[in-house]
Amino acid sequence: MKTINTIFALSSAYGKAGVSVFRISGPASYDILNKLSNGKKFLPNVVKFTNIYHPKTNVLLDSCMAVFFKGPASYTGEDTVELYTHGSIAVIDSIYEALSNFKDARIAEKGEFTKQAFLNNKLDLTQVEAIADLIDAETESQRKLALSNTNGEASKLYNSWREKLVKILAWCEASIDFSDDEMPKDVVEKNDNDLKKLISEIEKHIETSSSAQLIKQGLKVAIIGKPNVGKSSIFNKIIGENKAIVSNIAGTTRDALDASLDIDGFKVNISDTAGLNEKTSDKIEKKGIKKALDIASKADIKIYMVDGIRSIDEKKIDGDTIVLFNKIDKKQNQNLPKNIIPISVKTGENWNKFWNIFTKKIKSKMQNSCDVTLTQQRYKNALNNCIEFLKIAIKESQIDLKAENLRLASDEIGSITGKIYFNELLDNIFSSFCLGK
Ligand SMILES: Nc1nc2c(ncn2[C@@H]2O[C@H](COP(=O)(O)OP(=O)(O)O)[C@@H](O)[C@H]2O)c(=O)[nH]1
Ligand SMILES: [Mg+2]
Repeated sequence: MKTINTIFALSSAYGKAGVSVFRISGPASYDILNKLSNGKKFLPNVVKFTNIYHPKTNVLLDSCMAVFFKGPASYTGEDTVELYTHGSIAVIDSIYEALSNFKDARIAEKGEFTKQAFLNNKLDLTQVEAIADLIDAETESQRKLALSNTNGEASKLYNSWREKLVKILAWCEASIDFSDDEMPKDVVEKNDNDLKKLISEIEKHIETSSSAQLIKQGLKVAIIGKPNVGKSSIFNKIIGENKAIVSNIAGTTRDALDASLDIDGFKVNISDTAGLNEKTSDKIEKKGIKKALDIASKADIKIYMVDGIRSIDEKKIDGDTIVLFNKIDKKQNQNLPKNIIPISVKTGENWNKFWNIFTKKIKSKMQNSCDVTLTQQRYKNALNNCIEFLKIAIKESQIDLKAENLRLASDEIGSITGKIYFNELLDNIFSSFCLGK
């Protein structure tokens, strides 16, 4: 069977919009455009207004702008056509139908345009994954994190490490035929020192991975405290909607409620939890409390709410806890310790003070994270494997075994950028893409 390597897809979202974008990529793309436009000629990189006709019936489908990119000077590295049509469901459907009449073109798989770009060496895998992250980005910090890698920041770093290894490896391989006493001892020593330096550089780099995870997955905030202190009230106020039920009946919030929001450009996942009523004998309430404590233990920041001095449990307060003394609209001036913020969620008194402390804490947790290049768990795994091989290589006195471990170490780094890849890895990466990218 002949493989069809010209692909097409709608690259913008399906639905009503100002403009919809179709992409066609592969050797047949120019001919398809030529046929759709009833024989019009297109110069590379020049956008042209054209009518689009059905290739069989010659019925007018839409008037649109079209551009032809001559490969390799295109996103995919192949000859590529882009059509900017009216953003109408009927137009989109009719163009899909029209394109499906071309025997030498087929509908693209998820991420297949980007896969072509990778296979044509237009992008490496760190850039490919950064593009997927950029498309998924919802906050300013996620955008920044992804963008630096789309521009090749990670590629530069990992390629430089791999080059260092390849140089040492080349020397080892060239020395395999030497006898032990012919080996210049100082070179072996220098190489081993360079490898040790590289290990500590990689170890330092791995430490930054948690920052990237915070940006990508979001910072976890838990609201905890006894029943009825106002936890659900502050949860609703922070997220800006009445998601949690507020009532003066203790034990109203039995299960945890979650919401995600953008605070000053950072993704924050906030949980309202069941009141910590240690005296309860109610089975479901007990379960809720266990869950609340579990959420609190995993949180990056805790908002611990109280409404009475005597009920404060010092054990619940650590460096990541903001303690709020709520309902001050009802109470006389209390002499509170400095680290406890008096507040009224109901009247809004001292809200700004709380908000400033809260957002400062968020920012301090996220600081500098946007410069991080280690954005995927798979890089971390490969780098840890690389370190293991390097450690063996340093210890190894037999030169051929040293070389073998260096090769394995450099292949681990090569797998990050895609210099070394296997199809399963590509399938895994590209299946997370949307259609048309
Ligand atoms: N006077 C006053 N009442 C509040 C304040 N915040 C919450 N409440 C009330 O306290 C009760 C319990 O609130 P809720 O948010 O459900 O507390 P939770 O059990 O900790 O989630 C409700 O009747 C709220 O209206 C406040 O700042 N001042
Ligand atoms: Mg509640």
